[in-house]
Amino acid sequence: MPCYNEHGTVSRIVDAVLASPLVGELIIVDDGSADGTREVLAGIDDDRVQVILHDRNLGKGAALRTAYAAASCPFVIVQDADLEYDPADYAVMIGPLVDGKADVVYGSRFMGAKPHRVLYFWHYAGNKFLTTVSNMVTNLNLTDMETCFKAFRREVIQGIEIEESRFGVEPEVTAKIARLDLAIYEVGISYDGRTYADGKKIGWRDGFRALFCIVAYSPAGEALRLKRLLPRR
Ligand SMILES: Nc1nc2c(ncn2[C@@H]2O[C@H](COP(=O)(O)OP(=O)(O)OP(=O)(O)O)[C@@H](O)[C@H]2O)c(=O)[nH]1
Ligand SMILES: [Mg+2]
Repeated sequence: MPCYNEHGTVSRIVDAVLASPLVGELIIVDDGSADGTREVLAGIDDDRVQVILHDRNLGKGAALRTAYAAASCPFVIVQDADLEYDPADYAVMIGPLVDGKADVVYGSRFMGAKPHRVLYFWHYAGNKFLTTVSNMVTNLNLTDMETCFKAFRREVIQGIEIEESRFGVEPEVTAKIARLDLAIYEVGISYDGRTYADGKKIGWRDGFRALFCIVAYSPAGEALRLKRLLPRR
């Protein structure tokens, strides 16, 4: 669980995660929060929880890099610290991994019969655009590349070097798994999107960087070392 300034939601989402019988461990990486989140984390009393603190804010990708390295259970899933993604969906996410069919499962906000909160059209269009460009480069047919709900066999994600420290991690990981000989599945999940008033932080700059990352982490982009052109953040 990457976590940055989520004081309003972190306690509820941690409770919901720990209520799932499928959770063997919960690794929370606090990414330099300064809004009281750390105090909430310090109060958690559960043997399954490991809290790791970043001294300063480094970004979601950096938080995931830290968390993946610490994981020890056979299957790993990313759970954001807001309430947009529901731990009740873990069973459907983990199903293809447990069945031995999948190495990676993406939870799609654009598939299935589960409830999806209706929110910003331009976010939806941006997501669809980024997913489409990513698919053109990777030749995968995903419906939701940017989803937070990505589940992996632990060896798969620990075998990938995460270079993007912020939201560019989503296209980076997608590009890197696409190059490996893996079985990738998608399942429909529910989505309770939050508004900017509720604390949503992603913005249009993240979208531009995601677009660049799709190209930079493609085989051609890697060969041309396009990453050099990315401003470091
Ligand atoms: N925005 C942001 N989030 C971070 C950072 N480090 C860790 N996170 C966590 O990463 C997760 C995703 O960030 P959000 O701000 O929820 O991003 P979002 O716009 O909701 O994106 P989606 O949930 O993928 O739609 C949350 O759990 C954050 O707390 C950071 O530096 N910035
Ligand atoms: Mg979110």
